[in-house]
Amino acid sequence: MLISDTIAAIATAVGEAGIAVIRVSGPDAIPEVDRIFKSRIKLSDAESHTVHYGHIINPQTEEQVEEVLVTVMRAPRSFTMENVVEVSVHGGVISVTRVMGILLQQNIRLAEPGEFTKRAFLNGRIDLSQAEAVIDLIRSKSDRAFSIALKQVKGDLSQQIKKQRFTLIETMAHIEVNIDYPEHDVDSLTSSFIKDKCGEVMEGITKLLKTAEEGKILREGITTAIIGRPNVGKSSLLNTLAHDNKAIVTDIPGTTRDVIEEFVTINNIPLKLLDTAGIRETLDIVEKIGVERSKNAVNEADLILLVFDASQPLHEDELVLMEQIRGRQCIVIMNKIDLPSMIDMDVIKRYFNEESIVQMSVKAQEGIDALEDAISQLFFSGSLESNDMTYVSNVRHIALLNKAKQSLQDAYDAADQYIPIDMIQIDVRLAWEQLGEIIGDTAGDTLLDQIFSQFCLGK
Ligand SMILES: Nc1nc2c(ncn2[C@@H]2O[C@H](COP(=O)(O)OP(=O)(O)OP(=O)(O)O)[C@@H](O)[C@H]2O)c(=O)[nH]1
Ligand SMILES: [Mg+2]
Repeated sequence: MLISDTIAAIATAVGEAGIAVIRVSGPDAIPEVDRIFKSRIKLSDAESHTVHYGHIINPQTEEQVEEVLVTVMRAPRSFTMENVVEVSVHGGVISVTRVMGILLQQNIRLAEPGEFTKRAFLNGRIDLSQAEAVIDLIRSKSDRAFSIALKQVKGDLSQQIKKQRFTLIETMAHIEVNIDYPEHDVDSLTSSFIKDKCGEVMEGITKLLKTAEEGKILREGITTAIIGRPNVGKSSLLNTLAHDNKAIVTDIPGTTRDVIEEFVTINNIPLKLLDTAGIRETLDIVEKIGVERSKNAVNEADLILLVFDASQPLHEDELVLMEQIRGRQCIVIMNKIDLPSMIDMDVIKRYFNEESIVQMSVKAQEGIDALEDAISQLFFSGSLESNDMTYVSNVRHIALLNKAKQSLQDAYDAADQYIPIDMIQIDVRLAWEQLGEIIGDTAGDTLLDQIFSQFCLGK
């Protein structure tokens, strides 16, 4: 594809800062910026990857608009593989707007969101899954999520997909020979060859899909619902874990009426914490709705933190609650151990094993470490750090992997039943295309637009 226009956008976050960077990319980036840049050197003479001090001027009035540093990167050695000029200006809205204003009066237009990355894709520098990983990189909320996205930007997932597609090409070539020589009927040899190859690729896909669940957790956080009777200290716990007074805490039972969400990172594990209304029978309409929402939160949670007030005897509602969450991933918190204990631990131990029970006093800030350890233990048992798997975390990729797997299953079954070979070929080709859509080999324009529109401006 031939791209003929030159685009510009602010590449840094808008606001007060030391510097801001404006990125210009396109065939004419260098001469266009040259026209408004005064320095000892002309940018057209500058070598690639060099930085130059000077001033942006208004070409009509010759007036100096801003003092800048300009970096020149010549095609194809740039992010977009085009000529790129980056102008570093003083941070601050006025300075950035003024320089952008002058740039856009030249033969340069404002970039659309994601257009730089889109050009990197169209010019063949990165494939689609790598481009999507750039979005993940920007949005990642934990070190691990960032590392995963970075691996994908580097092309780890693409490599795996290409490997599987290569196997499918081999298979299709093998089948093609049989179609071209129809006198060769589908013999058992061909049938078992197809089954072997499809099986091999399906196995590869299954492995990738397995990483998806973990990938999702790392990207979006483990949905963790804090539940329990009113007044046991749920909101206090949320505030402590979030290091913030996000939720209202009072000694009145029924304080929290709605689900409060807070994103926290514990030992590098991202959690989406949900503080919920205390669960009890109530006649108060608002509280009733709150209790309903708590129950929904329980249903959608990956992890439940069930809080008890250890200074109170067990309540009947709590027995019901324990019954309901049987078998779910759960950590039990015995809160308020700074007060004399009244709770019957024997009953609780009938429902949960000892390791998942944490003694705590949010008030005295005791037991927080133990809770954090219990959470890490549950999810990663230390295994993730040393693990260098490729993670699939993008819903689009997951859907396509599932589709490709199904197509291969169809091909496999057809080969098993000696169905005419050109029918089998259709399914294998479909799987090949579906995998291709992940890396953008077989992706349509609408899809591309949709993906790149998720980017922020200037990326
Ligand atoms: N003594 C003691 N009091 C605590 C502790 N944790 C919380 N509290 C107090 O218990 C009361 C209720 O705390 P909240 O955090 O509002 O309880 P909650 O579970 O969110 O209550 P609802 O929103 O009504 O369901 C407040 O007065 C807290 O200060 C603790 O460890 N020890
Ligand atoms: Mg509360």
